[in-house]
Amino acid sequence: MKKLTIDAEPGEIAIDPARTAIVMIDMQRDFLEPGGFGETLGNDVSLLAKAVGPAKALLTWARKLGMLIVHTREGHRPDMSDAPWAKVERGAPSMRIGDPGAMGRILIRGEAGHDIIPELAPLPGEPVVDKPGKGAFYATDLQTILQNRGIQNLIVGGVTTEVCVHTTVREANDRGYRCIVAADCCGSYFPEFHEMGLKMIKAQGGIFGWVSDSTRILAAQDSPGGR
Ligand code: TIU
Repeated sequence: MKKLTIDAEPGEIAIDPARTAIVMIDMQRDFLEPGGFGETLGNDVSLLAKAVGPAKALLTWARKLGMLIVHTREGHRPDMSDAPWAKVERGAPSMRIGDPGAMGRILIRGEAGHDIIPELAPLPGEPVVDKPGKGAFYATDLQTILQNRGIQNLIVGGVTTEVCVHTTVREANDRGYRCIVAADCCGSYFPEFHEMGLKMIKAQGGIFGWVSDSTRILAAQDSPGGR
């Protein structure tokens, strides 16, 4: 398979698509639609909508290239045995994890709100990783899935930039993966956290990884090198 060079900050990065996976984080109704977990926390969920189109374009591009695509979902078992009390009782939300909401029980696996939004629905054969925490490596088999495919690079999108995307990128960076965050495929309820979160990833020579965007990733050039 051909190698690709992607324009990014802090500098361009050459990748082998066969060793690169898209990790699409928590594009769930619970975060993007009214009546879900995100809204119970007091957030304006409409702020995340602009990431959907670019994320869809990124998935279409990656599918054409035959890249591994992994989707994640944050949520808990119906009996909530995997939901830490410290998470359930945190803050003063309008409803708590497990309460009955407009899209079923808040942040519970199997409920309508826990589903990935229809626009970004996984295709058959694309692994979906259910995670109880913010990071996609914690208490999941994500690393096994990536290792079995020889993956070395992750192109990451999803929500929210400074919470689950950031935590996952930090986890992945410590495990030796090169992460490229697709900025316009990510979203936050706090635009300033989105901007600062991306800056934090690419600062200091790319302390956590690289930042690019869907336009530059889709325009990636053939490259002689790359891993
Ligand atoms: N609240 C918030 O910004 N995010 C989360 O709780 N989870 C994810 O980011 N997926």
